Amino acid sequence: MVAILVIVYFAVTTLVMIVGHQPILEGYEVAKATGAEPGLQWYWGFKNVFYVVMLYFFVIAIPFVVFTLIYQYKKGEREEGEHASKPWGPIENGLLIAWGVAVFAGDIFLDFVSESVFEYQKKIPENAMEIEVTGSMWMWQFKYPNGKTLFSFYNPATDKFEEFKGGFIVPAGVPIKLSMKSTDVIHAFYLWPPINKLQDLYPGRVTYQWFKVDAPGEYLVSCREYCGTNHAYMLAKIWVVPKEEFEQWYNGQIADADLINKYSTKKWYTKQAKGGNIELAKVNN
Ligand SMILES: [Cu+2]
Repeated sequence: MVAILVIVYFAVTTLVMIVGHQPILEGYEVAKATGAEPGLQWYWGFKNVFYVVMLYFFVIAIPFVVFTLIYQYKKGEREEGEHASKPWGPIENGLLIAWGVAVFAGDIFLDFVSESVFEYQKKIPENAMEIEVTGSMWMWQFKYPNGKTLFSFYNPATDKFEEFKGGFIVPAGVPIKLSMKSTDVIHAFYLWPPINKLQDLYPGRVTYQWFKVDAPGEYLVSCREYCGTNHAYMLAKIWVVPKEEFEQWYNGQIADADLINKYSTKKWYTKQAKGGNIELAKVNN
């Protein structure tokens, strides 16, 4: 009975892990298809740690429990724990030390994986283009080096999300550095998957983060630090456009609306990703 319960427990846990990590694995495919950074690195780290954990489960944990129950456990035998009073010999000590070393080594390995991903996310590329982001209750402002400024307001009473046009324009394949500040309370600038990056904005302090996307299209930002009544509507879109078109827009040869209309997509990449379609963020007009 105990054996069956334990095996069922492991089977269910494993199933939950597999199902629960499916979006992560899909997210990786999506990030790869769009060249969205640092989402790609984040997912890469997560995906590989997931495989290490799964390997441990299937190769060590589950067989260990199953073999213990089949070959060691006898009902009514040694259930009172009298064997525990026996002093340990060199074999027991050796096993204990080996187990400790194995766990420590595995932990260090996983630390290196996550640390390298963290470093990658933190380090802003030298050639990044800087955009100043200002968050306020409840809007975003995006200021470019030449003074060009875009805004993102959202009126929940009159707007439909599909028609929502606020946001900013960036060139494809170029790292973008965001230097961010808040005029009032704490906000958080969350770049939705596949970019997958988050950084808080504080009044009186400048914080930074960066991203890069290769595939032109529409991506999404939202505030992710509760900042009052309209927090949920503190949205912005990112239109990633080919470099040449960006240059033309930046020099005033193309109007904001023309470029935005061209690269707006009615389909959200997240919805498409859910359906397993990785051709997201593609221009669909
Ligand atoms: Cu906010």
